[in-house]
Amino acid sequence: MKYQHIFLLLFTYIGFSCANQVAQQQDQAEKKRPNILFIMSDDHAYQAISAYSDKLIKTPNIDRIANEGMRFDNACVTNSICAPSRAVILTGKHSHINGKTDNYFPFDTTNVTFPQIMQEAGYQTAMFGKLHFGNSPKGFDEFQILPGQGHYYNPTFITKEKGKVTYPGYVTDITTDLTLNWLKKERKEDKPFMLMYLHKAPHREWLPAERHYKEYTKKTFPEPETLFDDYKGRGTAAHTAEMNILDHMNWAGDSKLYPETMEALGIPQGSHWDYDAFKKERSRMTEEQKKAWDASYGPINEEFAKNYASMDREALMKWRYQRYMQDYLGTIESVDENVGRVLDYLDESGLADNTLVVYTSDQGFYLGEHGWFDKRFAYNESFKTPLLMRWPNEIKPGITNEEMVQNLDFAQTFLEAAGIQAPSDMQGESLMPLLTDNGAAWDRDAVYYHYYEYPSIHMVKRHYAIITKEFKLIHFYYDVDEWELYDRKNDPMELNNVYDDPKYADTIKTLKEDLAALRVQYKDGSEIDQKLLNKYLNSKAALQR
Ligand code: SGN
Ligand code: CA
Repeated sequence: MKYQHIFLLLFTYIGFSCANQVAQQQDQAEKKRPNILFIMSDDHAYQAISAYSDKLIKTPNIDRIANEGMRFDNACVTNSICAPSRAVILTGKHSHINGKTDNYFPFDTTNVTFPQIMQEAGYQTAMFGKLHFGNSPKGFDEFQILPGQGHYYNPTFITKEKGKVTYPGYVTDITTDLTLNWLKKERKEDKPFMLMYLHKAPHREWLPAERHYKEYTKKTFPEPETLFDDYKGRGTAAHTAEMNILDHMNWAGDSKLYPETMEALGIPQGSHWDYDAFKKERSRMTEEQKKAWDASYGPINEEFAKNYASMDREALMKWRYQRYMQDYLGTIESVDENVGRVLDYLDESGLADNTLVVYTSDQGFYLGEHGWFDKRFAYNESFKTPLLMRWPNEIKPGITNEEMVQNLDFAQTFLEAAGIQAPSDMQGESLMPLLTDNGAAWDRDAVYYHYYEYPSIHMVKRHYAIITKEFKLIHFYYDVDEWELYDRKNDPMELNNVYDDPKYADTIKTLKEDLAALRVQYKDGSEIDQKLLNKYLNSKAALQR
């Protein structure tokens, strides 16, 4: 008798939920499936988007996405480095599950990615720009991608059908031309599209287009408060990282001193690839491009050579910071212009209304905070990433959201937006409830972070972390065993590791339990994975670059 009741209840429940599902599917079918335009730049710090802060640059076109949609103020990545972040985005799985833990080894293409699923479900798919996987993407009807990091001037692209093609011009303009050309000529009227428009800029070595370096090399930018950080109050990892603007940047490749200027002044190369980094980019320029370049960068070299003898470390740091910002921000000016071109086309073509536009970066970046460039750390500037989304009729214009969302969530978000069931082994959460109802409940109050690429360029030690809105607990491991705790509310610049302060003992205990639970939830088992370790030890590449 008891069992009969239970069965009856169960059948009634199943009946209801099936009816619900059918109703939902019908709803979805009646709504036109949305297009998805995923715009991602490489190393674009949120500090360099005026929707977040206008101290450094105005980005009116990127800001349109925020003004007409939603700005996420607590978006972050799971592993702050290029190819691993892209693998997380495409698979909806943490690095240790999708296997792409570092930049060096190719992406495992047996992973199922959300574009493959969307393509199978009838979406037309395309990708243009930087992927950085060491192989071609699956699930795309069309792609033209940069080999590896790609080049700024006269870049070569790997195409789906025609092998390698080199285009004259500037990479950000060309990536946009390819994208617009596809939208105008290849897009099928009878299918929704999922288009990935992926900029190389503002990645190192930060080469702006001529029209922008002319202007930006004359600008002066405000310095961050922590430009002269001495890393006191933090552990070994911050002291040993090699990403200080004064001590670890390349003088030719990054600061754009000519090798001849350096030789005349007796300045040694910043790294063994310093001259090569400079020559590699310069060798791609036409004679005309070189002449234009020299007209702007020549006088900078002359001025520097005149003053060098009288410059102390502080003056050199200040000079290098300005040089860095002039070039980095110069490349962003062209990203902004080009994003504007694409948004304008969506408007003109009538596509804007039914297109979910996303603007993000593969991670954050240091713009002189803590004296650094680059990323990798679970500290704020690299852990957080810009995230803006516009979707007329679904997302209210001009709203902001503070929930802790991650690049891990994109795959499930796009699948749900398209009315497609996400595979159950994806590890993120769909952002759809937040997009369509900004006050919706979001039950994630802690995120998990794990960075692996060490020993390697910039020498940021391996670490994993749990991050809540209040605290950040980090464990650096592998060749150290150090914990750091930051009180995010009281120390937003993360200058004081309070791990040893007895006041935080209870907090640490709770966070460690929560961290252990997250590691189980995400199936991240081992601190020192022997296979991974051997991979590094056997890899010259890892140590050379
Ligand atoms: C290159 C850069 C590094 C950068 C990595 C990874 N050096 O090696 O500064 O951290 O790429 O960047 S460079 O002198 O060759 O430019 S990532 O965006 O691909 O992860
Ligand atoms: Ca990157």
